[in-house]
Amino acid sequence: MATTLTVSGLRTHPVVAPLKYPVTTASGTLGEAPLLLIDLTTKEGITGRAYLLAYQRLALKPLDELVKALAATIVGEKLVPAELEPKLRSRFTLLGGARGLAGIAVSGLDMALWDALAQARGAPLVELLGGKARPIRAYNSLGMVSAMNAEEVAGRSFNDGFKAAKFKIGWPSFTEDLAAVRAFRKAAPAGATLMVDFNQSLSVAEAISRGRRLDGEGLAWIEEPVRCDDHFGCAKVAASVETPIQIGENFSGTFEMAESLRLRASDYVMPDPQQIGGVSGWLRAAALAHAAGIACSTHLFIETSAHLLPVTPTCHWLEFLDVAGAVLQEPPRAVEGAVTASSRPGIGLAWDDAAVKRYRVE
Ligand code: SMN
Ligand code: MG
Repeated sequence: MATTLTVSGLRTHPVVAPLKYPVTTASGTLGEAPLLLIDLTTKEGITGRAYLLAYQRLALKPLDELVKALAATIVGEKLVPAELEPKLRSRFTLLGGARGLAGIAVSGLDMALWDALAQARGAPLVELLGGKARPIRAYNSLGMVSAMNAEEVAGRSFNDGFKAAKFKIGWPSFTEDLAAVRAFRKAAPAGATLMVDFNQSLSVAEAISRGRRLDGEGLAWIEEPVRCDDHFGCAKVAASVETPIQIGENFSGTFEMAESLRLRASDYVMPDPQQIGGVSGWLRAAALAHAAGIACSTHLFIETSAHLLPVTPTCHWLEFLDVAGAVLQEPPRAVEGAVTASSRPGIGLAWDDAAVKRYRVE
């Protein structure tokens, strides 16, 4: 009989890690990776690990304080995610729900809880969830592309066997967007799957106009054309444009996702593990996507996503955008354009202590 773990404490490591390339978007640039590394300790000596992306340095300290304060409320508790996650989440009900940094903090602890549980069972997370690790097709996720840099970006984007790539557009004029799409298509390998991401930069009217004029370009999806919380407006875009519309990285929990699906705001979804509610939130999201018959991809969090997609009924694509590799002993890798979950117990995260020391911020 496997022992039930008891939560004993938490250590965090706020770091600002370098990125191989800045993630430039129409709505801002992620030039570095402010990360909160989480070590959730148990009386039995197992440490559950996860990380969170704060996006901005200024958000790192508040996130660190929130995660620490939240973790303190479950010290001494039995490590049962199905009991602890709702308890953590309920702390924010009167605050309007676990959204924003509060929701991200709950997600981070949830991922660490599941990591510890899987380690205690001596199983990779995917197997604890009832699945089996398998190569999940991935697309290389890139920054802004223009007609000027398309050849250079495409030239470095299809190594490691990638057969798919997503790049950002949303330039001041549609002419620039179309030129970027055509230049990247010309420079990409024949038959490559291409997606574009507007990062919420368009009005509904402009998104319909640009989407319709992109319809003939053979794009696999158009991502976040409008503001991430305008599901009604996005539904109008999805109804007006032939190319599939993709959203979800900013679903703050599964209730927002359910509302978005109810409004038919998109053709595909791509929840983000730290926004949707960690592993627990992802399992609920995967069930929603299954019920709605909507293909489900992941956003960031390559290492955890490789465990989650094999147990996602409408599994679609894994996004390959490495934000934590600089502080991991084993950065994520794609082989033949696919990512397979670690075979180590848990998620398989191990910090590179020297790198954590180098990039640590107080
Ligand atoms: C994205 C934007 C900013 C940081 C990371 C990722 C982008 C994506 O929206 O879908 O990759
Ligand atoms: Mg995106």
